[in-house]
Amino acid sequence: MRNTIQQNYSLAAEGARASELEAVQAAVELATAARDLTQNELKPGVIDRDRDMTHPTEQVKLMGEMGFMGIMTDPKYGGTGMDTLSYVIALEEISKVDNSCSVIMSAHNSLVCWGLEKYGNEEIKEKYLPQLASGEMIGGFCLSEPEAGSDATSQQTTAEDKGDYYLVNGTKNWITNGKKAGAYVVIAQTDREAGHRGINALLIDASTEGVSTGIKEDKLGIRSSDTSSVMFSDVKVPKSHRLGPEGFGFKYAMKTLDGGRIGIAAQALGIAAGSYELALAYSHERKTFGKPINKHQAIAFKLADMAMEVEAARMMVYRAAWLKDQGKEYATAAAMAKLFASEVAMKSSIEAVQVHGGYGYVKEYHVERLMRDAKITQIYEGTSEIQRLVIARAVTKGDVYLPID
Ligand code: COS
Repeated sequence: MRNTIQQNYSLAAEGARASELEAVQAAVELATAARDLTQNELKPGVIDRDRDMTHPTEQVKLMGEMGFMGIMTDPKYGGTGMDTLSYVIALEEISKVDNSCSVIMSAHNSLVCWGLEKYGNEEIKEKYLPQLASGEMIGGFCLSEPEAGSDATSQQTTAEDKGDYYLVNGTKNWITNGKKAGAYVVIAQTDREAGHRGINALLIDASTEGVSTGIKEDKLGIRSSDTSSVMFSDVKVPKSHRLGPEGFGFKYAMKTLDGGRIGIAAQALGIAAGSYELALAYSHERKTFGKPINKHQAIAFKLADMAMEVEAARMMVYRAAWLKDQGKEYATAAAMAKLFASEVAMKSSIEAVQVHGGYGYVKEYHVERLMRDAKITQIYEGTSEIQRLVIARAVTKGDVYLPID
């Protein structure tokens, strides 16, 4: 499967030589492959895993075999070599059903693999990327701290410069893949005087002495994904594990989060679209007052709004991904896509529960899980308030936001 997708996609990606039809066919094939995986392998057991907080280890393995755990990584490092648009297409399908799997895939690809490939040196890329891209090793991104979430520059974790290594001490919170990761990208302060320009991003192997993790958090949604604290106590990190130049760590975080927000926007889109699809299907089956409920305007109008909003969110997510693929500025588009798609995810999943009535309130019908999963898309990788701040700054700075450029 991985080879077929890769082959077709490469054909489509050849730009001038590939017809538009081939590009569309490749995208459809990718979406179909992701949908088959989701429906056949992720959906069975998703309710139990969510209830029991069981990590989807086997499912992540399959995602690795499909090439999804290194979907944007260069094939020379064992990746699938697809673009951001392909990434969001796959994420949308997975997120229609299993948002624990999609957050594992998103944080791993956006915040670890992408940044490591872009800013790491050859030695660590060759050592870690093949393991990460195959899904054999999972990556974790450690930025948030007990006292540093939205205010990401106030890092308390320190990376003291000891000549040929950094000595890392501190605690990170809310880390996706916290207990399962084999490698972390850790943001830590080296030179406090230098403020955000004194922060470094370091790749730390989870097996290094002094690295430990807290309990798996008992969450409202995305329950089977692994979220925990990660602690660093006198951890020695070789200088060669720094990503980017000295003092680049805060920018590493911002740049990877710009792409990460596209991933979470795609997840939110998947939740919205999955909720809509379930509500639509149910509205055909369920009869009240002698006819299917979608023949009642009260329900039909809900479906109309859901369809319209999902479509609008999809356009914004695709556009942010396309801008990134074109090498254009995408931070504002990513913030807009995440903000909008997460609001649509929340609204659409709540409406899906409403359309299902009492059935929507029980686990068997899947929509209550999507509603619980939706909430986190308004919080992680930058809250909705932070997205508004990013957009407002861009707008008021006079960065004219042209839809087509
Ligand atoms: N890409 C590259 N560089 C960026 C950037 C971006 N998207 N955003 C900011 N920067 C740079 C700025 O250019 C500035 O660098 P210089 O001083 O060298 O010019 C530096 O980073 C600091 O930027 P700024 O002054 O805007 O920082 P603020 O403290 O005002 O904070 C916000 C900026 C609030 C946008 C940032 O802290 C943020 O995104 N917070 C949310 C973090 C987050 O998503 N947390 C969730 C954890 S991950 S689950």
